[in-house]
Amino acid sequence: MTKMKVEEQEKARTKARMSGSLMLIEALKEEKVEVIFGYPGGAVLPLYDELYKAGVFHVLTRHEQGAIHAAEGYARISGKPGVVIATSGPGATNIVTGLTDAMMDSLPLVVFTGQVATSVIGSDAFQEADVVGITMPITKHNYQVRDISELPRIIKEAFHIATTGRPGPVLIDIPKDITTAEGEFDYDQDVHLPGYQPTTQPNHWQIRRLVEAVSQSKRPVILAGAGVLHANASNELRQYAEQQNIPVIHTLLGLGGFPADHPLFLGMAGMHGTYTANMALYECDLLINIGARFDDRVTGNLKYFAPKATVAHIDIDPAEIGKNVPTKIPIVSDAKAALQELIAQQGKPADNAAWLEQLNEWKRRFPLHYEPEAGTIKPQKLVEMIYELTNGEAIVTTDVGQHQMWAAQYYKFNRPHRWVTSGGLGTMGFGLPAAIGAQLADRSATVVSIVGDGGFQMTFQELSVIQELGLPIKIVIVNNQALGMVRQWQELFYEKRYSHSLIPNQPDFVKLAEAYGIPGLRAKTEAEAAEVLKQAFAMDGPVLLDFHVRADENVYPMVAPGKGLHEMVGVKACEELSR
Ligand SMILES: Cc1ncc(C[n+]2csc(CCOP(=O)(O)OP(=O)(O)O)c2C)c(N)n1
Ligand SMILES: [Mg+2]
Repeated sequence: MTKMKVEEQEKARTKARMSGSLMLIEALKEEKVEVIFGYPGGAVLPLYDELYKAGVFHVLTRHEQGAIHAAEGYARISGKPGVVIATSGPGATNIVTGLTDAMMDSLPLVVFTGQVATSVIGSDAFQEADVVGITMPITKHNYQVRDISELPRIIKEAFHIATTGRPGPVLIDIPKDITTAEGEFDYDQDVHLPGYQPTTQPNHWQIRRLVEAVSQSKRPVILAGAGVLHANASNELRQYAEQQNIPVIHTLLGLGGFPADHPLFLGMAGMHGTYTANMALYECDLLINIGARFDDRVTGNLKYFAPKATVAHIDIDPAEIGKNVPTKIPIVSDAKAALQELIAQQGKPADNAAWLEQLNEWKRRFPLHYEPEAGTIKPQKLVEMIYELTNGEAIVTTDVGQHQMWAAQYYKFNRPHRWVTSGGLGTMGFGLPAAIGAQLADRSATVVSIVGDGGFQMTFQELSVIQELGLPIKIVIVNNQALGMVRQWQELFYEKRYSHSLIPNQPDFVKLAEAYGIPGLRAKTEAEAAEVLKQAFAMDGPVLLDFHVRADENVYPMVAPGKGLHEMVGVKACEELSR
């Protein structure tokens, strides 16, 4: 067939008359969607019928929350939008947490919810919920389709909005009668959104101001967030930091954007950041924020945040600049474009030899530390062992709590797009379903899901999906028989009144895994842990590992609530350590 003919046929296909359900399938093909995460129900029955006929790859999670976290994991690793389908009413309300999570962490999702028929909207019909109203503040944008003729345009816009500018979740609510109505499928149209034109290229004069500020500074530092990862700008970040000899700090979500083993890397900042990173933020005279939003878990008390610094902030979302921290040099831009421009400027580097010497001294004297204890399992040691066995190459997903912080501190990410965690919302139950999406985004990767004994019990039904698809995910339960992070705060700030945070009667997780057809192993000492980890990584399929760790361990350093970053507790100098 000639090229012309192929193009004509393609055009004919994209102009054909068809049902709303089929339009959705065709649009997903146009968008090259590889996998849909979803759960059926009455309002989406016509859509599921077409999915069945079209043979689309759809993952039936066991709860809609699992579907949306899996889509987030997929988006985080692939850089492509995660696609979710849920039915009306309870199906839609079950994805509210995931939408908020994706909104807070800027993950591109396109989410379809079923809705009752247009004729009964507003009548409290069976399984009716005002999904557009509910999700308005937790989506980047949302739609309700009221006429079949709008559907192709809306889907096209949704993919565009989710993936451009600052990424985020977009929801399309589709009444059941729209899925069966017929219309023309015209997908060959330009997106025209006068009110949505993200700025992606930096202003030249602001770049010049930053170059000038660097050349005059003595103590510059870069704080790099997930914006670097969304822009695929890790190489540029490294080039720029090396060209200007500026040390780099990461936020929790930015980890992997800059290699952890690089001499210019100072570690993670914030509530459980390293001594050096937090002190660098306190002492710096120039702070260059690239793609981070000055979250309160990063800044601590704003009164003491970077008090001596001129602040420059590169962000694709202008609303973030100056929101929390007064900013002298605002640069609205994609991180990659801004870094490329900065590199091209070849500005005069800062005169910062004394600063680098000071930082290296802090790094040497105040490393992350814990007291080793072989008769039990130290959670920090557990993460170190996983790091070594996977050569630092694994995709790591987590829940939220102490285990999450230890994973962030002790798994040294040298590569981008390996770290999948719930940052802004702090969603327990995120880790296991996110691992499913991550593994589907990168089939050949080793995926380790490090979860809490508490958080695991919020979404463990997704073990079924892991078993069904044979995904070789290594599930690591850091079992401290507690809601550990809550326990830690109660120990430190509530005089050890452990109100509803201790769970000594956790279920037998090994038996639970076996009930799902997944092998389970348990360890209670460091030697046993080393043994079961070795076994697990030698196995081809999924495996669940239940590690009974030291239950009273705390995450340090810690910046207590209301304190400045320089007021960390739990820091020890290396000469005080027993090893
Ligand atoms: C859905 C949800 N509910 C409650 C919390 C509050 N919270 C934060 S950490 C934490 C404890 C988590 O316990 P576990 O999963 O066992 O992890 P650990 O801290 O013990 O490592 C809780 C309850 C949360 N983050 N998310
Ligand atoms: Mg726990």
